[in-house]
Amino acid sequence: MSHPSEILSAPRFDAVVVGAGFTGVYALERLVSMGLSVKLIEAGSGVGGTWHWNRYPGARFDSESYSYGYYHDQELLDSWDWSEKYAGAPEIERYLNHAVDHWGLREHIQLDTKVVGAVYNEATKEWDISLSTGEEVRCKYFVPAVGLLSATYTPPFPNMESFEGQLHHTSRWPHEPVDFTGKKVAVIGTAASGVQIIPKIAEVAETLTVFQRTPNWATPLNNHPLTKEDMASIRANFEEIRAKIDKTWMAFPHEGPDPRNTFDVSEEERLKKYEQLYRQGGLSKVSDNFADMARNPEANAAWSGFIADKIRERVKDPVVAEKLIPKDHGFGAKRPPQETNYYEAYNRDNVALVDLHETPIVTFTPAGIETTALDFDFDIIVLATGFDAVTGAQLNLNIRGVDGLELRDAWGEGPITLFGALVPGFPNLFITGGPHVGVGNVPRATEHQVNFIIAAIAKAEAEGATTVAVTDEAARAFVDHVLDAVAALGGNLNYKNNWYTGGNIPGKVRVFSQYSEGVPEYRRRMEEDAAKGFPGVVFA
Ligand code: N01
Repeated sequence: MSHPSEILSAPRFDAVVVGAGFTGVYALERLVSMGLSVKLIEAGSGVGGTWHWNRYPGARFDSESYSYGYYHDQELLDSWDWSEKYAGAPEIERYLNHAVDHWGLREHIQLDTKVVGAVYNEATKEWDISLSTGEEVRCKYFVPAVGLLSATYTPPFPNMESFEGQLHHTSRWPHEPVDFTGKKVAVIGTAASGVQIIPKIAEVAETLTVFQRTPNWATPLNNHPLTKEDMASIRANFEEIRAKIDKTWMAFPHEGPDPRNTFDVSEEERLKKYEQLYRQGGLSKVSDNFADMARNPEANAAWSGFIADKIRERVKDPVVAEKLIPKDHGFGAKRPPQETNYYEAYNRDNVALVDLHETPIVTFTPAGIETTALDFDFDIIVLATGFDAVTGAQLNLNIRGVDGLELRDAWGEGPITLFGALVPGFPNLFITGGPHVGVGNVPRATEHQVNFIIAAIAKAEAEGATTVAVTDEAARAFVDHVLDAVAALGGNLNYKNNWYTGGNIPGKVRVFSQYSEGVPEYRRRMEEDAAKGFPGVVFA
């Protein structure tokens, strides 16, 4: 950080937002609408967040397109037609750019710039922010919106740098197209990203070798194009769709759980329901399932068994099919990937599956990958190995609060927040889209969180308050509630080895860091808190 005199001469804004994804753009629009001076800093070369970075073939929504946008602006709703029920990344990126232009926000956005440090200045009661360009900016309200799933995770495979072919991570996909035609390709990782890219590569590569450590319960996305008539009907029913979104646990426009338990019905009726769910779109297989699917181990095993049989039907080689069926966790213990022709890819002659439990990777080589069984030669290796999720991106900003307290240390045992927004010891820091946000449809949950933040900032502005600071007690009580809520889910949700808990990153503290009582309850609590004048938050 620079000399104090340089800081005071640095450009000053009422608020600085970090990240031009769905949540950051919404926060920017709300703050600008309040009449504040606002700057948004974005590391990428364009607007789009997740959808800017994860531009790999096959990347698309698993939420219904029309549920994932902004719902507070009728003109914007009326001005955009989605072409598919689950749109692909390029279209989503175009939508976000459209929203930015619609609201005239581009002048507030600085691209190709990273925040490399942010320090709370106790003398000025403002945030001093250092940028990768060498610039410094100051602001009263610091609003990181850097995402749950944006800090890339690359496992430390030995000698990775020695590989002489192309190496790409799904979450840092190049802008120029990667041509897999006639190439020998490897994919490491078989969760949501791997499951999307594998069938796309399989179609064109000479060979595709998939390195799988743990299989997932992938189910069909059941995507389809949306016609003009479909969009007209969606538009005519926006209020009904919004009401469904506002009511369901994960904030999707789904029916919500079947009130019956799995074994309340005959086997014939249960299987009929399972078939129907399997043909439904996206994550409605989770949200519209029998009421006890997630909580009751027998119910979970019945549904998981049904999907295992579907995998056996779809994959011709029974040995490969068995390798693709999860054995260590039930459906829903991890976020279930939504696929299109994923299992069929393994029926192609050019696709092979390597089970890393049987033959682990020993090392990367200049020519490819060596496992305990074989040496493989590749032209291209794709890492679909996920993210240092939930807290990774916030911690990478190097945030320091009162008395130099580093966020990394404050969250050493897991994140401590009120509603994922306010952190004790970090006045005027308003995080959005990080830990403790309601699980499910991210923009829907973060819209409520941003609204809570905006209400707090409006109160501070109205009262002429210099600082907004949550008490330790209020934040700890909220964290206790978050942990009690996930414990109460119980059943066979064994959240081990899962990005929700940090379990996918060796050595990371293991703590469930999402809000699991449902987005409606998450919203209700924040609205109640704001209506009561933010008990537990000191406006000074
Ligand atoms: O990442 P992941 P992801 N050696 O962490 C494997 C969202 N998303 O990018 O399970 C070998 O889930 C790892 O294996 P294992 C969505 O919320 C949404 O796929 O740890 N393999 C796993 O197979 C999703 O949940 C969409 O044994 C290693 C994979 O890499 C979240 O992002 C699309 C390894 C990582 O899976 C994350 O998904 C894409 C190692 N050392 C993503 N380390 C939509 O559809 C890790 N792996 C909207």
